[in-house]
Amino acid sequence: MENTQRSVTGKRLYSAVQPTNALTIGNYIGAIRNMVALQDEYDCTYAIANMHAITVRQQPAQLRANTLSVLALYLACGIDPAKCTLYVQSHVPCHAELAWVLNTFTYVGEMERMTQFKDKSAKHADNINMGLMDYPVLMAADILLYNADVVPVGIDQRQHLEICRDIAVRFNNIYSPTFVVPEGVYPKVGAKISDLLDPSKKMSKSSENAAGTVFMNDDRDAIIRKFRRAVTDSEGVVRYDPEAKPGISNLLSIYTAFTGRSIAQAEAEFAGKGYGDFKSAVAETVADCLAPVQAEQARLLSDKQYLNSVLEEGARRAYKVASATLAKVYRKIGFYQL
Ligand code: ATP
Ligand code: LTN
Repeated sequence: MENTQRSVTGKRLYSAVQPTNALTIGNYIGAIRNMVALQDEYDCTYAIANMHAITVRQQPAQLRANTLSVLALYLACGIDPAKCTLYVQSHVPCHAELAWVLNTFTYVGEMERMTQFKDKSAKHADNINMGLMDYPVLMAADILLYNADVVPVGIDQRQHLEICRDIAVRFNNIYSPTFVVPEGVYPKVGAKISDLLDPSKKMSKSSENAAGTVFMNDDRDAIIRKFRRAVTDSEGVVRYDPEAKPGISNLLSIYTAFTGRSIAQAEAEFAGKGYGDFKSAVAETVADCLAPVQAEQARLLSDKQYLNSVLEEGARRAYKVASATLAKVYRKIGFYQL
């Protein structure tokens, strides 16, 4: 498989998704959609972050299966392995190696302040392991190894991206310019898709209540049932106002993400209509959009040999870039070279 990638901008882009569960439409709208859209413009590297995934206890068989599912979903959503490097994080040892070095440029206090660490510590109080706390440093290592100029993620990752920039600048100032300082790219609409039953919470693939989460592999009935139960308000008007109407605004974000329409167009379309009609339209749209993706994902999952070939080629390409960055870092910090 030859890499035919010639990015328009000459800039590099990096992103990753954890294979922690089935992916949600929040992952799709907040991250994957942008990863697909930007692949012609940038030289893209996309990882399956299984090393991040183990910061929360995983079932080994499930983690293994989810890894291929995420790859198949990347491909089914339109990420082209001829243009992008697709690989599994643990296949490139440089991630753990650079993370160790970056740990010595990161302060414990900074990590303790991270919102995701606090949230996940509360949720997994019996397993507040060092990896959970160190998660952002491993993420910084991911990004910095590939000299990424841009990183498309959902808004929940902004704090991690900021710390990555701080670490890069800190290192560059102590030694000499080494790391590219990356920019986060957040979608204009849909950077934070909320839980359908509790719009104050982000829709998350590892939420306790699956009824508020629409998974990319949910069937039509499940999708319709979940949208039908979505929390709204008593105003009865389909209008975008995230403060006053978080439930309806969330549904509008989902609808516009899947139809490509603007919020204003969607509001006009449902003017004078009730919430029942609106919810059905959103559900039908999502189900129609997901059906072909699900069929393609299933087809790909039945061809393990092909999926493995994509990952082998991806790991080879990724290692080439990552090992060069790591060698540079080792040289600068004074690790003896043979
Ligand atoms: P977990 O619940 O296991 O922590 P997650 O659903 O947050 O997982 P990640 O693998 O951590 O998913 O995130 C993958 C990408 O999806 C990231 O770029 C993240 O910002 C984005 N993302 C996750 N949830 C949402 C959401 N609700 N809205 C928008 N983007 C999201
Ligand atoms: N932490 C990310 C997943 C992730 C990532 C990355 C995203 C791991 N490494 C590097 C962008 C760049 C998340 O979405 N929870």
